Amino acid sequence: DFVINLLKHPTFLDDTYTTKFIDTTPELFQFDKKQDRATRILTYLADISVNGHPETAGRPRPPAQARPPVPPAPKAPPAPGTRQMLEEKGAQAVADWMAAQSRLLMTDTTMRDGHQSLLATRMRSIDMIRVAPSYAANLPGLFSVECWGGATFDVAYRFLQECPWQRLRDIRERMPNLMTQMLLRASNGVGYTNYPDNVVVSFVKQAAESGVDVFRVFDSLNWVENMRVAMDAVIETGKICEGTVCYTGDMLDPDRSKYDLAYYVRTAQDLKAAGAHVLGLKDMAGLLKPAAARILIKALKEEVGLPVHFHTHDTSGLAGATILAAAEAGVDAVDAAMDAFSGGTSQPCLGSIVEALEGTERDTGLDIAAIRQISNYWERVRENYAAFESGLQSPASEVYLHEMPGGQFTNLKAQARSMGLEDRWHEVAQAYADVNRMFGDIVKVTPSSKVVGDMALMMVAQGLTPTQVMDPATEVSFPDSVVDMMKGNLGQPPGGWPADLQRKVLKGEAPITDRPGAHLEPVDIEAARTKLSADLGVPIDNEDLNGWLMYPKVFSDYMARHQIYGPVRTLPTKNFFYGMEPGDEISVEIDPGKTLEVRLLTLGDTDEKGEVKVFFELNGQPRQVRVPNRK
Ligand code: BTN
Ligand code: 3PY
Ligand code: ZN
Repeated sequence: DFVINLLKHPTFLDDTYTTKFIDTTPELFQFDKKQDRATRILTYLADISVNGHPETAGRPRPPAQARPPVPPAPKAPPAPGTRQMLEEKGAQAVADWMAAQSRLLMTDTTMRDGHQSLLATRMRSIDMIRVAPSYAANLPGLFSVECWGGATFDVAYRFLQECPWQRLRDIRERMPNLMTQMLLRASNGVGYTNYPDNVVVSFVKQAAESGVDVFRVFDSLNWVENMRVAMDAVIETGKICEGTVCYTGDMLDPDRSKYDLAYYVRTAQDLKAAGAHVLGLKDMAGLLKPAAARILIKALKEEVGLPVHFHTHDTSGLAGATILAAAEAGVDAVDAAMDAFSGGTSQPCLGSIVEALEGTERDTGLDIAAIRQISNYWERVRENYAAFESGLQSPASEVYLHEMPGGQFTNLKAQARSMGLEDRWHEVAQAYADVNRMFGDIVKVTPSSKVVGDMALMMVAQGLTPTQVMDPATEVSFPDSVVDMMKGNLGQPPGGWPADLQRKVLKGEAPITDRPGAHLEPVDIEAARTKLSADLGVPIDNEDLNGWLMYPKVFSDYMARHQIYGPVRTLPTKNFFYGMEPGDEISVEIDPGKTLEVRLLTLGDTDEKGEVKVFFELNGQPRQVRVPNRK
């Protein structure tokens, strides 16, 4: 028996603890260091069964009738797909092939943007890995599966207690014929800040080695100058570089001439000159209207000459119409989410697009029955994440006012709730639009969108108007992220930052106007490995090292918890979030071929020390662990 008291420890919860946690709070770690993996998992299950998971407390529960998701059976061995083409003929050949297709090529985003935009990025690897063979066998005609990058990287370590690299390797292995795709924030990697060039290059190299085939590379201000390091690194790996321009505003609105047709064509030409194999058009907020899509896609195709891959969000409810307009105008590939993960702040509905184009020149050739079966699996998966649903009920034309990215919308709403501003949401939306204008009308996508959100929340919370913010005589304490952006540390927007606001924010400090990466010393990566291995007392491989380089604290905290809980990523999602009830029996495959049969027998009474004995059967043998009752 041993006791841990970690999940509810105040230092753990308020996120201020460091890797020194284990040294400063030894009472939490009184167990034999060599506790085997099975015991660690039982400890986790016991703790969650007794105390619940802090992230689901007070949130809606999965429906009582929820059944375990069962992936559809593979119909045939995986037919060769885009992945074989990439391996055998290379990135340029895939791009040429794309442009030569009359069918509309489809990317499924369920495993990345779908859950990032609907479930706060909380989907666990096991739910993806289990269905990957069904994708490979039953939908070999997909262009790619977006399953990595964006916010999924840090959320995996931070909230799901699992290794994002392992997720990538596992998906790659089970989907050998389909290209995997990731979202990369150029010099911001998969983080929120500009990294030293050698960190960006190292990360890209590792992502390619661990299994990414298509890199969608964008910059949060559309500054191509700041994308070159990442794009060059991708090209160097031999994988597909999708150089991406983000869409903002309203191209056909004569009052917003900053982002007009010429702007997009020019930026796309710059991306082509920078070596992009494919042009990404990333409409992260879902602002591109059908009429504008017709004009924009046609111009990009004719004047740039790269295959175009279009990404949008359905927040307005009109994304399906925009996709069809883009298809008519000759777009080569589009993103959609499996039906059960589509709509609202997510991507438009994959199955409905396939149906709408059936029998037309742009017929996708995908098997609609296979799509429905996979979507039925996702429907069951989604039930287990009820705690992370946003509750957003309907499409909203307000998106054209605030222009928030789909991935930010629900997050910002949750942030507003936590600040007591939930009933003033529409004021936050208006403030977000006001801040955008004050910043000079910028592209808003991670991380620039976060800066706009920080400023908007601050203005609503403090009751500040745009006039007051701009007034040199009114003292304003700007959020750190705003100061950092005005210093030039996220790069330069078209036309530069508004000089008046910048002067007020920087209080006389001089901004930079060249690449932020040019001001950052390269990290001594091998020295970092040596130090990290010594600090954590375990060997650090290249994946771990790149995780640490992106997120030092998040990674170290993850490793500390891993030593206590073991491979919890292998638990079924329902049990990961809700533990077990007496009588429940689950199978947990902790290694290929090594499966634990776990049965929860009873939860004992709470003893005088405030601890509960939890009785299990593990592979038929009685086992017990004690955990504190914190309820
Ligand atoms: C498991 O043990 O079954 C899976 C979860 C933990 C993965 C560990 S954490 C650090 C290291 N880096 C990896 O890619 N895998 C291991
Ligand atoms: C991300 O960077 O995570 C995004 O999804 C941007 O749209
Ligand atoms: Zn998106």
